[in-house]
Amino acid sequence: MPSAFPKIPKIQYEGPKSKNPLAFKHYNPDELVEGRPMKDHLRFSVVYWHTFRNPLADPFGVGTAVRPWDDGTNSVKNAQNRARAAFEFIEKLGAPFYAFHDRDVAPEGKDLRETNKNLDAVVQVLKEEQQRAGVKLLWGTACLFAHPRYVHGAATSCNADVFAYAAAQVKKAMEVTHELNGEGYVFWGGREGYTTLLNTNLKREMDHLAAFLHMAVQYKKKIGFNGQFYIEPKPKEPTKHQYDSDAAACLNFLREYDLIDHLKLNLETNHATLAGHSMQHELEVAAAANALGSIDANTGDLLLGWDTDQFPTDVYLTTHIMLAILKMGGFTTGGTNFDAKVRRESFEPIDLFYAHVGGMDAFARGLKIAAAIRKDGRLAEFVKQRYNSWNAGIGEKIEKGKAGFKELEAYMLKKGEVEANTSGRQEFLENLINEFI
Ligand code: XUL
Ligand code: CO
Repeated sequence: MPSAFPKIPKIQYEGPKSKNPLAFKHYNPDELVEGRPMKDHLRFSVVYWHTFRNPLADPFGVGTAVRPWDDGTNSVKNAQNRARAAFEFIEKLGAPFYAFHDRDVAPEGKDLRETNKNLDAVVQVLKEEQQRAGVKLLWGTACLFAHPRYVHGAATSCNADVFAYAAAQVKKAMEVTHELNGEGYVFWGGREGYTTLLNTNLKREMDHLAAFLHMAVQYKKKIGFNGQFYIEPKPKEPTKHQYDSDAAACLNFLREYDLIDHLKLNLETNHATLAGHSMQHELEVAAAANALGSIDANTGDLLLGWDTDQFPTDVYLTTHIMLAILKMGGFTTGGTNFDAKVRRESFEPIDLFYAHVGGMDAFARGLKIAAAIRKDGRLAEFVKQRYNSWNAGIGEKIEKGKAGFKELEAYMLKKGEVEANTSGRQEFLENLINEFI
């Protein structure tokens, strides 16, 4: 097969002074930050769906993407060639990981048996290419939302046959993820929610979703797949309300159904903002529950209210994300997965490189800035000092469970009024962050 990107060289680190749009200015894979190479901190991953399967259509117009290596057919041969083009891209970019949905990589057949056969045929190419290029699978997943059979959801469908089909599909997707040595497996509830409550038995659907995940946990053990399971929150789109709406809702669901030990969260920036949260908020909520696993790196648009999945370029955003990731001690199985697509107007193959190079550099800067803020120590020290009243006296008693309402009333009656509060210093702290950006 001829090269898919014949004019693109391997992307190199050239440093901050470089004017080459096809070079990294900040991402220097082997450079140590806090004693660990940047590539191991960031664990960049390219997504198959947006980068190789998205035709760049929108509700008002057809796809614009120019992808010369793709013959536009649904054949297995084309899927195999596309896989080779994908690995040429990932290798030239220097990303250590990729991620896919089963249906991104191989076409649906006339029935489940043929579909599984198609998948096996492409997985063999993925396996060869992983070995050849030294690229690893960050996570696999199943597309349980595109086909018309999933019109009412998959595990939460009103139709039990659909649940069964989804189970069979996830079983196979887990097997191929395992075969490809995937480091994780994601459950994103594409249509696991409702469009109207008038036709919905919410409790029954949530019970079914939990039963489905328990089956997955059992099957994982059965096949000896040691990768990490993740659940990916998103509040809406395509449904009006998705059950896994945000980090807190996911954690509550996992605890309620006794799944909390089996799944961590895969957090996506644009999903956070759709839920009315910042990414920083979602990361803190997940980390507080020791459930922050991986991130889908992208960003939305302030002026558009939907999941635009843009490439992240905002250094404040990447700094806040990397502060949270460094605080929890870094990724283990997770990574920085670019669940992002180029704009419909950016239809040439080279735009895929510009987009990823920019996103990787934005995260590399965020990482270096976050490390500098941590080294400086003033931010962490401020937060520590802010809670000083809890380190001794009445605060310590409360935290240790040694005081109740009665003791606290006696304490306050004696004191009469609280001692002066101190300023939260938001502007001071925002200025402090700016010192590093
Ligand atoms: C959709 C989305 C998915 C998941 C994987 O918004 O983020 O691509 O990441 O199914
Ligand atoms: Co995602």
